[in-house]
This record gives sequence, C-alpha cells and structure tokens, in this order.
Amino acid sequence: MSILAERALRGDVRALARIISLVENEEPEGEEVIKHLYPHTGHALIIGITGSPGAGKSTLVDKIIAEFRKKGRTVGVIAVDPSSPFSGGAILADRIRMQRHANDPEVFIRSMGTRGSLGGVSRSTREAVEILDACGKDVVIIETVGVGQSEIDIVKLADTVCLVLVPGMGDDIQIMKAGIMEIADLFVVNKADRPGVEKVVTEIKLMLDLIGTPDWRPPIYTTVAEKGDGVTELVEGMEEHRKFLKQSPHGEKRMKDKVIQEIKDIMSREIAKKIEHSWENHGADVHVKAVFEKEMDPYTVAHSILKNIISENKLREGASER
Ligand SMILES: Nc1nc2c(ncn2[C@@H]2O[C@H](COP(=O)(O)OP(=O)(O)OP(=O)(O)O)[C@@H](O)[C@H]2O)c(=O)[nH]1
Ligand SMILES: [Mg+2]
Repeated sequence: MSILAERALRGDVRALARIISLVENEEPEGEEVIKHLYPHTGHALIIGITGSPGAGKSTLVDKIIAEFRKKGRTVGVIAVDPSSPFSGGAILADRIRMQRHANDPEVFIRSMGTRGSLGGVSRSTREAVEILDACGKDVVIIETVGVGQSEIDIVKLADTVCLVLVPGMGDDIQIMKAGIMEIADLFVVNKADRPGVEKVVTEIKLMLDLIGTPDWRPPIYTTVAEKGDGVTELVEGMEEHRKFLKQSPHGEKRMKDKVIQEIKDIMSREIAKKIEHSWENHGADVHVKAVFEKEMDPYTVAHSILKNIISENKLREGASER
C-alpha cells in the first residue's frame, strides 16, 4: 500500500486519485496510506469557499485557480455537494465551470458526494485535503454550500474561510443566523455587477461590529467572478490571512484545535465501530427486550454494555502485552 503513497508523493496523478477514492469509500487501506502521507502535510494554503447556493462559488474558484497558477502555484480543489446523495447536477456544474483547468497537470479537481453519512462527509473531505497537501499542492480549495452544520464542519477544515454573499438576496440574513458569519475570515460580495452591493457590505460591517473581532477583522472584497474582477485582491487577502495565522498565537491555537478535532473524530469513529461490532456479543437483544417492555431503562443498559466493552478491551490488551 505504501507503494501507492510513494507514487502519489512523486506526483503520479492516478495514484492520487486512487487514494482519494480509497478514503471516500472508507476502505481500510485508506487509513494506512494516510499514515504514510501525514508527515508530508502542512505546507498547503487551505482555503474554504462557502456561501448560499448559486452565489458564484465555482465561478470564483475557477478564477482563483487561474490567479494562483499565474503565480506558479499548484492547486487542488475539492467540491463538496452535501445536498445530493448522488453525483448530481451541482457537481456537474462545478466541473463545467472549472473545465478549462482540466488539462493543466498542476491542477487537480475532485467532486465529492456525501452519501448522507454526516460524520463521513467531513472525514473523507479532511483526508482528501491531507492527501492533496502531502502530494505537494501549494493551494487546496474546498468548495461547499453553506447551508447547515455539517457544511460548517467541512469548512472548518480550512485555514482561511471565505464566505461568498451576493447583493439583494434575502437569505443573507439567514446565513448570518446559521452561525457561519462567525467562522468567516474573509467576506466576498460576488455579483458586484448587480445593484445593492453597498447595502450588503454595510450589513457585514455592522455584523462584524456586533460580534467583535479582537484578533483579525475579516476584510470584505467585492468581485464579479464571471469577469474575474476583484479576484487578484481577494487572493492577496488570502495570503495576508495566512501570514497573520503564521505570526499570531491565534493561528497556532487554531492549528492545534484542528489537530485535537481530528484525533477526537478518529476516536469517536473507533468507539462507534466497537459498539457496532460488540453489539451481538453483549446480549443486547435481551436488553432491548427488557427496555421495550419497560423493565429496564435505556440509560442503565447503555452504561452496562459500555462497561462490558471497556473491560473486554482491557482484557484483550492485557493478553497482548503478555
Ligand atoms: N451577474 C453575475 N453572475 C454571476 C457572477 N458569478 C457567477 N455568476 C453566475 O451565477 C450562477 C451560479 O454560479 P456558480 O459558480 O455555479 O455558483 P455556485 O455558488 O458554485 O453554485 P452551487 O455550487 O450550485 O451552490 C451562474 O449562472 C454564473 O454564471 C457574477 O459575478 N455576476
Ligand atoms: Mg458550485
């Protein structure tokens, strides 16, 4: 399996794509490959692009790719589509909007569906980001629609989060309520060729005053993604934010928090697997019946099964140490 990792590290795009499929399909080999790649991560600028459906995120990403390529940087893109369980229309649209980069060997674009498993969404996306980072992409962009908690979790994988808003859309306020405003490091008001730009900018400023921004005041950029207007400035802003993260204690804390979150996620997943595997072994059926007939309560049963799982694992560890 490490052969695959070696190939990907040397820049073999097919190996890279295969590894991402492994983690997307939650194959056990995926974990082995990630272990191999992990020491090589930590170099990429990881950017999250989120915002309401149709805000122009993919059009913007296409222009951002071009801007980074002008500077000679290599780019990886992961377009997450949380709304549909299949590779549906949105993913197709993303592909088409970024089509012109398809023949550039230094640009890797991948769409990922979600299959409805909440934990799985952020997990395989995180792993895909790590893979692209390890394999030498200078910039990794995650595009996702900012509609719910799971998308907020995804975008937290990024070091620099850009929230894309548009003038004259009623649901701007709705996004603010969803708690996503707080995680934006940069604001983009796209479709600035339409009326109402100033109003949105003012709304954002007011909101920033309200929530307070002690460490970093998120700058606001206006863009016309279709024409590429404002994209150079936006990309400069992304690099500024990276500099800020590198210098400030805030940035270090943020990186550490990401590591903590990743370890906790892996632990939760392992515990969940143990619960699934041991379910049968602990006479759960009898317990289910007892709870069903109100002879026992689910709390007592859950704690008792957990205790059994833990002592079972202790016994096993003891045996393997001897
Ligand atoms: N007027 C105007 N239209 C734009 C601009 N940028 C993008 N659009 C249009 O907005 C529509 C949606 O663009 P996308 O880039 O697919 O938006 P998206 O946010 O990626 O959409 P989803 O991924 O489906 O949420 C397309 O028809 C674009 O051509 C802009 O700056 N001005
Ligand atoms: Mg899109």
